[in-house]
Amino acid sequence: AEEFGIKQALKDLGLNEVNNGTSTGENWFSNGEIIESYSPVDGELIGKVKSTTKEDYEKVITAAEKGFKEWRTWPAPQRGEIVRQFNDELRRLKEPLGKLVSYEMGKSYQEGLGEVQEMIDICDFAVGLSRQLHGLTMHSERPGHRMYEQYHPLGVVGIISAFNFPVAVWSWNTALAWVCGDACIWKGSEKTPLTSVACQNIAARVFSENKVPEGISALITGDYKVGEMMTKDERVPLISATGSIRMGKIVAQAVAARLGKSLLELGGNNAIIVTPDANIKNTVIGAVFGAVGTCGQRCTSTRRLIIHEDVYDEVKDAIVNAYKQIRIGNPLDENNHVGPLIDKDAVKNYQAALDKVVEEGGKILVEGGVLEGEGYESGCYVKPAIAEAKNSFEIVQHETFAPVLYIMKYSGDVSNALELQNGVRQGLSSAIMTNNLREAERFLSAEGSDCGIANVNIGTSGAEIGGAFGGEKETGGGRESGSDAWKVYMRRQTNTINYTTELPLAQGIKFDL
Ligand code: UN1
Repeated sequence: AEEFGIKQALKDLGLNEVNNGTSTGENWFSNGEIIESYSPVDGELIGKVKSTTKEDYEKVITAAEKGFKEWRTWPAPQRGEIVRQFNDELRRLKEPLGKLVSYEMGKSYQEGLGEVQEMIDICDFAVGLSRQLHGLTMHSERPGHRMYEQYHPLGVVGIISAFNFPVAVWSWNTALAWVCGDACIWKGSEKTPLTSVACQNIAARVFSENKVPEGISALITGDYKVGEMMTKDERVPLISATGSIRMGKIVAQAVAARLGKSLLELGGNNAIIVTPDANIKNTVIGAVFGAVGTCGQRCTSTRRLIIHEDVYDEVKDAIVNAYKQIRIGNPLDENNHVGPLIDKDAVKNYQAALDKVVEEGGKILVEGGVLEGEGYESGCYVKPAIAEAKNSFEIVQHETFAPVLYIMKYSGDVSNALELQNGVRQGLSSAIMTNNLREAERFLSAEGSDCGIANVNIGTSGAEIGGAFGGEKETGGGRESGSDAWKVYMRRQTNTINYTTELPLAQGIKFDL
């Protein structure tokens, strides 16, 4: 780790050997168990973080509720100015934060930097948005009446994020929620607790310098039990949760039981359709980056390739060949494409998927396996694998968070490919590689892809922040990040104003006293 400057990065980010994992801002405290964070890169202990107890949580929610009452009165552009300053700090600390993301989570340094870049981009977006929280005006059916709608701050927003994007997903939510006037309580993944503390350090510093009320950015740390404190808490009107479908179902039910709002961004089972006149070179780059990038641990990772029979062998051979060029190793070393999986449990899931696909009748085209020996001591490095499989296989229907790519053939019209692509329970991201206008438009039509993201001539992963991010079906239906995703962080109010001396009723109802 040392040759890559990890110690310095930890120092730049204000991290200690033992860190508090609970904060309401400047105020740091935790009385829970210690979580040790080991790097999947080299298996070394990076640092420790104290988790949040029920009593700690009470302090956090109390501060958040109180802070919100003041924060909601700040003009939105002034809130935007705070996000602008926070973003200046992100720009300054991009390298150490990107490095810590890479070291604690295991994605390549390039991707770690990319993740911080997503934070920077969403903050820029949020600053502009702080002057554009627009509502509509409507024409009243009654004379002398005016009708319009406005968006008000919602309250305390609970953010639950996953290990795979340990910083970006928080920022997609929090940057928008802050300009919308909300207080945010963040539970990051217990697998990446140090990156969470690093982010909260930055927010806490900028916020206190600007006299932002305590509690507007708060951090809680721990496993699902800590998350549950928020999901069951009626003081938290919105829960935004990113993670597995299993987790999402539990969160959705807990929040629904108290009629709260939830924004869910759950698993994907993303496919690329490769048509007869696809550009093969671009298809290979898009598919391989999609399948092995972040070691297959993006919710947008490419899981399935649906290839037309006319180009099946050509594309298959090109992809199999490309896999031979993939360098697996320390993700901080920029010569490597692929780092480790997050932990040994993830390695087990990966192995189980490979066993299962063979058991169900699949054919391995690129052999997987766990890497051993020098540089692979953490036990988390695996070989990206490819299997020929049927869409109907149970394992193919299931999202395995690992670099396992399933390829399958279609014949005839693109509608046959669409049937396969839509024939899964998840609906996050999708792509088609084609130069044929009819196929592309068909794919984008109402009869086309059923996913929240549908791309033409690019892969399934690597979405920009400007669009709404999320998906349908078991992906959960939520939308984060760009477009009008901000609306979920506010409450909409419809206002009708009568400026006459009469009181006419809507729908022409007569009611004389
Ligand atoms: C995720 O995996 O949870 O589109 C988010 C992408 C990234 C975000 C992925 N911008 O691949």
